[in-house]
Amino acid sequence: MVASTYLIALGSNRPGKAGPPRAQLAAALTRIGGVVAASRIRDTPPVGPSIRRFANMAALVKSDASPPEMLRRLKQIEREFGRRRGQRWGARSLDLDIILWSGGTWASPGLIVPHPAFRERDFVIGPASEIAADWRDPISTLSLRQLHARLTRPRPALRCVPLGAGP
Ligand code: A4P
Ligand code: MG
Repeated sequence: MVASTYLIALGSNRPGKAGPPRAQLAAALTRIGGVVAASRIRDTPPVGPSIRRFANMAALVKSDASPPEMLRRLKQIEREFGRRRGQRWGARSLDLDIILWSGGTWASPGLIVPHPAFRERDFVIGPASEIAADWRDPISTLSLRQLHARLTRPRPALRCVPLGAGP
């Protein structure tokens, strides 16, 4: 069978089995295997209720696994590295998400690919566009480069019209 390519996002904002967040990401990458490209690790401000900053990165992984098999493996690795189920979006020692899959889209109970929220997340798009800028999101048809530009483009200043202004 021809191997698929997966774009995996890695995140951590608390220590786990391999040590502090950056060490968690580096060790998890080795454990995942089949890595053909990896971004640098970034230090990012938390999105959501968590207070601690995150270490984030992205990797391209070649694998014969189907998307549900890949998710099972990633969840197993999260557990090995000390992840406990807790508050959604809370501090976590390792978070591994499937962002894109070379086969296109996938939807089954407990798994949606592309990851539904990835387009709005700088901590995913930044590292992902560093290693796979030309990969197109099958839903929006935009490349990661374009999604990144959309997120980082300066926003036009709001025009304020004084109340009561007018004829
Ligand atoms: N699931 C469905 N689709 C997928 C997919 N494509 N990849 C299901 C992975 N999982 C997928 O995820 C909950 C369930 O989503 C899984 O059991 C799986 O069946 P989870 O990782 O167990 O829980 P979670 O991470 O708390 O939820 P969620 O919604 O995935 O949160 P996110 O999106 O991972 O956001 N700020 C910064 N700076 N950096 C971060 O990395 N991460 C989060 C968590 C919030 N803020 C952050 C960061
Ligand atoms: Mg997750």
